[in-house]
Amino acid sequence: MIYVISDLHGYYYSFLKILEKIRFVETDILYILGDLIDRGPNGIKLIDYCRRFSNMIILKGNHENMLERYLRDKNTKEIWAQNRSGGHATLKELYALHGEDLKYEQQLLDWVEKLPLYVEITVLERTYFLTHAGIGEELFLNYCKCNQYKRAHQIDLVNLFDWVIQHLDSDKNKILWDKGIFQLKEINVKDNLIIGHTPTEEMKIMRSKNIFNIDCGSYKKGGRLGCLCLDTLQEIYTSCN
Ligand SMILES: [Mn+2]
Repeated sequence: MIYVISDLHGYYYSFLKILEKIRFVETDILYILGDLIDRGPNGIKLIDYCRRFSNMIILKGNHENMLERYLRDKNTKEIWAQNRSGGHATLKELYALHGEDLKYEQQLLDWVEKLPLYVEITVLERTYFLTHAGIGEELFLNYCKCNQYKRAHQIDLVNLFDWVIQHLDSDKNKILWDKGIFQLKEINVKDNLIIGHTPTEEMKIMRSKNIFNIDCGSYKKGGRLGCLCLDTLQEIYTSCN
């Protein structure tokens, strides 16, 4: 079976419960759409755990991008730890678990740098485009303009993301931050799209036409992890607090 989950935010034990509930085995594949760390208590533990599985495919989230920037230049520590992102929980845990182990930090940086920003998969002849967040409206409108698309044009997401990455002047990780166009009701995507990053108000997996938001607000009051099985479209939940 193929599964997707997102925005684990350090909720290691709730994640283990999900694996238990779905009876996750070697022949299954689990896509994790980023933000394993920050806000919750056990993000580094989650990364260390998930990295051991060759059948867990991890995409980069904006929180991994912050960790990456910190590991590359520790002077960014203040920004990461002080903004509302909850990075201090991860920093504390990093040093509690691994001390000043520079070799571990280098391995972690190598790993996080290589995380994909998006992936397209096919399950039972249905195509799904998976990414953490979205694309800003301005970039999207530029894409439409360059290709002479009307706003209602049916968007090929691989094409769109390839174009955006090529046209982002400096940092391709920008796409991890934008709530972006997928919040717009009128957007018309060709295949199925699955995103996280913005907690759904109902704290359950939400679907609007062929767009799924699977961020169930793990770190919020009453928040949960929501896992979607792409073979059956069954939803599996565990609570986080
Ligand atoms: Mn995010």
